[in-house]
Amino acid sequence: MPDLTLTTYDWVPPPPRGYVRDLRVRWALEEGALPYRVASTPFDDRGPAHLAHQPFAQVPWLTDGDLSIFESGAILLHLGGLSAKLMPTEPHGRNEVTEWVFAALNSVEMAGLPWSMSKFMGHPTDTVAWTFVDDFLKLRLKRLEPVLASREWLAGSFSVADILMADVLRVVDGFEGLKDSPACRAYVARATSRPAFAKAHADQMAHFAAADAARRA
Ligand SMILES: N[C@@H](CCC(=O)N[C@@H](CS)C(=O)NCC(=O)O)C(=O)O
Repeated sequence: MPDLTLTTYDWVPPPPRGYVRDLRVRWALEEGALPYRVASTPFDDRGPAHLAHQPFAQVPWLTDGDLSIFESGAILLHLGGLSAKLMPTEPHGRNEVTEWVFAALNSVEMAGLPWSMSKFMGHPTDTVAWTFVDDFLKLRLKRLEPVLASREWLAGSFSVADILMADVLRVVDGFEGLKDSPACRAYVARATSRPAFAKAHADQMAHFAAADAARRA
């Protein structure tokens, strides 16, 4: 029986709420119907106890008994091993999910994150640097678009790969980055209309709202 505790920050400022990466883990835990607890680590004071679990002083991390796992992709692969609702048990299916997990993080998020950060920071768009970042993302979306137009989910049935890909793409979508990629946009809408996403999102928002209340008290 797994003994799962997800750790996230005790508080974050409003802009990233709804996008903090513990949401990916919450979403997977809800999809897999896996029982779990949520713990907090200080946002303002990231000391040795935090670094012992996450060497970049980030969140999330997950413990399963005496096992501690950081990196959202590694966490979701671990959860995939605990529930066939998150990853098939047969080798071909597992392999396909694993490929798409890495593709979401290492091919799409790698392009989407600098693009979204630049948008968020309001960086000028008449620069060589912006053109590079924008072209890089567009190239990835151009290749992903026909894939997502041809199937409902990345690897057969819904899996942890979809949680990661949809979570990566919805950040881009939030800055109108999918306006020329209708299949990618429809995929994000399809994935985020799942009840487990709604629960994960609401729980993260409630977690940080409770932290606001505690800070005011
Ligand atoms: N590659 C890591 C990235 C983790 C990450 O960027 N976490 C953010 C929250 S979504 C964070 O802790 N940011 C604070 C910081 O980097 O100082 C993962 O996927 O788990």
